[in-house]
Formats: sequence, structure tokens, C-alpha cells
Amino acid sequence: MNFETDGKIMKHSARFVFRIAALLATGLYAGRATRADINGLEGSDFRLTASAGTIVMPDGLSVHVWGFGPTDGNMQYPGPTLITTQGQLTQITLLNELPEPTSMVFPGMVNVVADGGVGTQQGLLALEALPGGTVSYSFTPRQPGTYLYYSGTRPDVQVEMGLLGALIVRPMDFDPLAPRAYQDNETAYDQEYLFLLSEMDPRIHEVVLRLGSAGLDGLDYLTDHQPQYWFINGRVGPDTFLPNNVPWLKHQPYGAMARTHPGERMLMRVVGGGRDVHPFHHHGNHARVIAKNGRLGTSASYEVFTIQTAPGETIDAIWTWTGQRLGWDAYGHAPGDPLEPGEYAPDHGKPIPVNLTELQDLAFGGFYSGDPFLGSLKSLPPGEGGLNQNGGFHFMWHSHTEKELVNNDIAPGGMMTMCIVEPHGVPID
Ligand SMILES: [Cu+2]
Repeated sequence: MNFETDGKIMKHSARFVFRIAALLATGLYAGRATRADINGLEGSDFRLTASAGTIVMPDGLSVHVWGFGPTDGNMQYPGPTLITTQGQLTQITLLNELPEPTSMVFPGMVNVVADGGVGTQQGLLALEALPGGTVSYSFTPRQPGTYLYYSGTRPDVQVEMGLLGALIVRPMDFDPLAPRAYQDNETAYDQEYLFLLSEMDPRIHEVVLRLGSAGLDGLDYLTDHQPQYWFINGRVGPDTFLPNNVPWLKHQPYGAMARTHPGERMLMRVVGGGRDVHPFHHHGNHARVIAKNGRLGTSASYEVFTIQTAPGETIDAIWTWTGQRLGWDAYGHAPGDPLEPGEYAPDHGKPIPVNLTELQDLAFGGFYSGDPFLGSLKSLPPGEGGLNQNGGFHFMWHSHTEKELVNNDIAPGGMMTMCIVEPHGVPID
């Protein structure tokens, strides 16, 4: 990686100062986060429960799943995102409310010590909790980064059933006011999002609901695997657009819609949580991959327009949108107007090229944005409340395997979400 350390810090802090100033000016700073953080459990002493439940899909069907959840018995898919710190002794106690033994493994963590379970711990094989029993695991993360945890007990069945989640290790010098993914200024970021990619074949879940995992014995469920749902953070499109913790998705608490401001650095933590490879395509700009599997390195730094994740793989990337080389001013500025933070200066004040719209491209109704210019909020047609209340640019972020953009063959859906670039001054939390 090239380090323009001083310049980067200067730019980063200038952006940060501007953001605080903008938020103060709009009176929105008090009591509000200025940055999107990943939703999850923070700390070093976690208590989880494994239990069965049902997730609901936008096509009206539901799927029987097994999931990890906080100890109140509220299982979720994926399991809680566990956020700990490099060098911090981290303990996870698991209570098993499933009808079968289960366990947890933490690939990338070394010297994991298990206590209280049954079986033999060897390498990644973990001690298990019997039904009604508990087991605890402890380790001290040596390296920051993005990791996956999942069941180490019949993972062919239990990961499919939903027993997985993300583990995030913050660097030991983590500063929430100037966050970095690693101890490296090249990994500084303004916004942070998780994209945990997975899929499910509901036929397997149906068998397990009726007969337990023993019902799969003799069935060719490994090669005859036909997923019908493709998830980002445990939701399928369009539920991915919804905020965290909406009450009607009780067991799928995590949203997946990314929001940012022009010029800001967005940290994308992309996790391959299923058994298929998923090419995650982020429109709007390339992203710079900064780390793989929690390992930062020169050879891992390159630009992509699609992030490929193999099963079990994690990739951290930085994505920034400036409107660079659009050829017109995304803000609708006049030439004498001041530059916006993060604006691509050569296009400042250039008018948008006007092409008469083809009939099939006209979008009246809720998708009419009122004005194409970022930050300009002008009147909407009569009767319209508008769906784009903040005047942002929307980019579809999705699996580039097109068959994954459906829910049970109904399009659009599946592994799809949006990234919205909103004007500076619009708070993101
Ligand atoms: Cu696309």
C-alpha cells in the first residue's frame, strides 16, 4: 500500500470537522451518532443461546431455522455480530436450547479454550453443548479484522440451518472518533457496514423441522442443494432496505442498506457465510480491497467492481463516491458556488447534459425524485410525498449471479440492497 499518511489524516480530519460543523448547524448533533456503526453486541463477555425459530420472507412464506441469539431466548439470523477488541480476552458462553448438540468455532482465532462442554477439542473441533447444556469458549484475538463464527457440529446441516454470525475485532488502539479497521491510516473510515452473504434451501429446513437432522440421512442434500433464498445480513430484498430491529422481522434484526456522504470512506465488511461463492457487485464506484480474512497486506490491496467471497472468506474494502468524472455537477452548483466537501472539483458548476427522456424511462409517482441534483430538494409533483426524502443518489448493490435476485423465483428480491449517497448535513445513524 502507498501511505500518504499526513495527507490522509488531514483530509480525514477536515471531513470530520466539516461533518460536526454541519450537524451543529442543522441542530441535529445532540444525542445522535454522526456515523453508521455495525449493529451488534459490543464487549468481551458474551452470552448466547442457540434455539429454533421462524424467519419470514417477503414472498409470504416462512422458514424454520436454528440461530444464535442473545440469552433472552430470542434467536436471530444471522447470530449477533460480536464486536470485541484486539488483545482483549474474549469469552462466549453458549446455552443450547436446540434438540441436538451444537457448538461454535472461531476460524482465525488461535488458542481457543473451551470449557464445560462434551467431546474432544482438537484444532477447530470444538467442545459441544448437549441439549439443555452449556459450553464456553475463550480466546484473545491477536489481529483486528472481520471474521465469521459458526457451528462446528455437523456444519453441513447446522450452518445451513442458520447457526452462524460475524465477529469483528477492533484494533487495540481503536478511537471511535477517528475509526480505523486496522492499525493503518489507509484503513480509516467514516461509515461502516456489514454484508454477510448466505443462502438457504428450504427443503432441508422442512425435513429438519419434521424429523431433525437425522431425517437428512440417506438424502442427497449436499449435492442436490437448491437455494431459493439469498440473504444479506439475514434478510432478502426488499427487506434489506428496512432499518435495523423493525418489529415485524423479529428474528432478522439487521438491515443492509448502506448510507454515506460524498467523499466519505465507507468500510465494507463482506463475509461469505453460505456454501456458494457470491459476487457482490457495488454500483457507483470501485472499491479498494484492504484485507482478506482479517489480514491486512500489500498483496491484498487492489481495486474491484465486484467483491468475490468464497465460503468462509471475509473481505474488507473501502468505497468512496465523489461523482468523479461524471462530466457534470452532481450538486447543481453555479460556477461561483463554494465546493462541497468530497466534491470532484473539475466538474464544479458544469450543467447536467439534457437529453430528452425516452418514454419508457419516465418515472412518475413515488420514484420521481423532484430534482436530479444531489442536495437540491425542490417541490414534488402534486400528491407526491416522495420516496427520496434526502435527495440522495441510489446505487443498487447486489449479487452478480442473477439467479440470486429472486425470492422463490419471484423477482426482484434476494441478495440485493441499496447504497444511498446523501448530501452532507443529512445525519446517518
Ligand atoms: Cu447491477
